[in-house]
Amino acid sequence: MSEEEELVYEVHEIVVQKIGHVPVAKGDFNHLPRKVKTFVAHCVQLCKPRGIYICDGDQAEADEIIHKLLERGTLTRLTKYQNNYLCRTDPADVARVESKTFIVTENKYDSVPHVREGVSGTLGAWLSPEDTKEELDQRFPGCMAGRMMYIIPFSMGPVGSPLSKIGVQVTDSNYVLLCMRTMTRVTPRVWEVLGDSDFVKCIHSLGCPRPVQRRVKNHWPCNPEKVMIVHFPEQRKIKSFGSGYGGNSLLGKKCFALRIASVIARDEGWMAEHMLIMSITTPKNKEFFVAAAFPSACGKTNLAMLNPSLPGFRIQCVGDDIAWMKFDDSGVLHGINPEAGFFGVAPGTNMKTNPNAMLSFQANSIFTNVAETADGGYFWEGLEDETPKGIGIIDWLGNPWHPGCVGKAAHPNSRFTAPASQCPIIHPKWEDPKGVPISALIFGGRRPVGVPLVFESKSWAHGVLIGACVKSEATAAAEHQGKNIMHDPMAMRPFMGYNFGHYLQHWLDLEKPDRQMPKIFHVNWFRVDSKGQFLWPGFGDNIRVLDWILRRCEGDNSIAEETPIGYVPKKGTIDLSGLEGINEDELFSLPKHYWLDDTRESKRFLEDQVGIDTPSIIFKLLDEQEEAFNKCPE
Ligand code: GTP
Ligand code: SPV
Ligand code: MN
Repeated sequence: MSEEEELVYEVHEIVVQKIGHVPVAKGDFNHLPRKVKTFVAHCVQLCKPRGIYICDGDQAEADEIIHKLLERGTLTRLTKYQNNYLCRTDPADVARVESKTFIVTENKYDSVPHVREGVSGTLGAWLSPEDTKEELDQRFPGCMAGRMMYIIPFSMGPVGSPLSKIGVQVTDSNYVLLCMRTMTRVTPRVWEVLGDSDFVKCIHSLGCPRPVQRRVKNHWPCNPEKVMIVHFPEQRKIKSFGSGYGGNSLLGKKCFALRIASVIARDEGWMAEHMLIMSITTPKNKEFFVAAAFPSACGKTNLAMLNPSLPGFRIQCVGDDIAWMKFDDSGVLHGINPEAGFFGVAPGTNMKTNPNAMLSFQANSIFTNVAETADGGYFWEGLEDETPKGIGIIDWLGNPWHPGCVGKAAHPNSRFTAPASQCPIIHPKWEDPKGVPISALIFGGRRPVGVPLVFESKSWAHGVLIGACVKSEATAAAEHQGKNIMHDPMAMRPFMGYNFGHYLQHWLDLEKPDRQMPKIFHVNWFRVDSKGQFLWPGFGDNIRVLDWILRRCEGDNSIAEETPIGYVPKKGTIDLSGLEGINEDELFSLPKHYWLDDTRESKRFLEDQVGIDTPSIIFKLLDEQEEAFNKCPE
């Protein structure tokens, strides 16, 4: 659409101090809540866009934006489906950039723990307000020149729920607007609910003002050299510059719903966690809800939509990435999914591993950095058996590709963005403002050696320790690569909004006598044998582990035995019917020397990284674990 045509939509203009008249391309500025007006005026003054566009979230708006993105070439229609689009990013902008993500507070130790001298902290990065100002002053002034500023009112959680929170994001990316519409609830009702109260302020820019200074690749403006994502928890504000990708730019997701929300949750006595929420109905027709935290790209979406291999079980999905949870007046923990869509890892997803995800994105979805087939379909590693043989494929970089090529067809962190409402097993209560009652919390990670398929904590505090010791093989979800095992306590390492030691204390403090504390478990789908083969089939067979977990929640003491790391299944108590060749002994073994090393290593990690901020009970429990292993026979 040309500049002149766009002016037809101009209905108002605003006058901003020192800038003068800025056209309002859509919406009525005068109808915005007072505090939003002030916020927008500040953003306009800072970023100097050519106009502002107040989003209403309706379908006509989506159609208009999609039309523009197709014309520009940022999106391609995937003609095999209804309203599905492919987006190829600049290859330099494909994942979260942890090294450029900061928390800003006056006091450093509000943001990050006291690390050992000479050690560099891995649990969040702090930037001083002074340094932040200097960095941001080099980026934001005039950063939207020649671009439209979209103003997005959104609710994390059902609009108006007591567990929900409101944000307003300004962005110069219409791709981001399109994704925010799927991932959050974008609606003008947000303005009504908001009234004169405060909201989380989200400012996002691609960092590519016109005329552009760098060559734009794939019609994906960005500024990889200058990426910076800063959080101001005290002001409930987020500023993100230079990237249009995922968690860097869809600010409702990791920035708000985890980093800022974890601080709000601490202040208000609830929890904001990197967890899926799912419902499991047993063959006896009893329904349970569980929440599970695994590091990025370690299986949350897959578990949340699991297709059970055991007869009589039914799974329904509430959320696949983030849970906000609060104990209600009767002491029961209730959780909501603050998001409205799935931003899921594409590779590995197919009709065998995750049919429910596949069925969620047959329409109204965006595929970022996947490959494309000649018949207008998507393609990625894992879809070989579901793709016509010999069909032409263009890889995520835009080059011809065929099986056997050196590179991958899809980027390992390529993702689908799909409305949760389209999931065939979405739970009828997924938008219940009260949330759903949580019976168990489950931690996990990719642990090729030593760690059994499942174990259960001895107490709430011991469960907190288990969460604090979560580790995993590195994945492609963040910018650093490599196969090393990294600590990712509570699966929150990249998403902590405040001092991790204080966070552990907050978890410990949640335990109160009048509360029904959920049981805490740890699972590992990724243990391998000496040949490197997975010992556990995973995916739909993970129901067998959930079944054991639920029997424990119902108080069955005959199926567990105590070990130094907690309760493990007694041999034969996991239902393996219909499975062949499972090496139970290897899957459940607790190698003494592996665990002695692991326990000492975890202790060292906490001493180095959390130091004096570590609650003392955590060290006490680790010492007890070491002692218990020392007493074990060789
Ligand atoms: P984020 O969206 O980054 O937070 O990831 P996630 O935790 O939702 O991970 P997801 O479910 O997308 O899975 C990531 C990768 O792990 C995919 O390639 C899956 O195929 C693989 N995966 C998931 N579950 C299993 C399992 O039970 N066993 C095995 N072997 N692989 C799995
Ligand atoms: C994750 O990395 O855990 C994600 C993807 O869910 S992103 O939203 O990019 O953080
Ligand atoms: Mn995630």
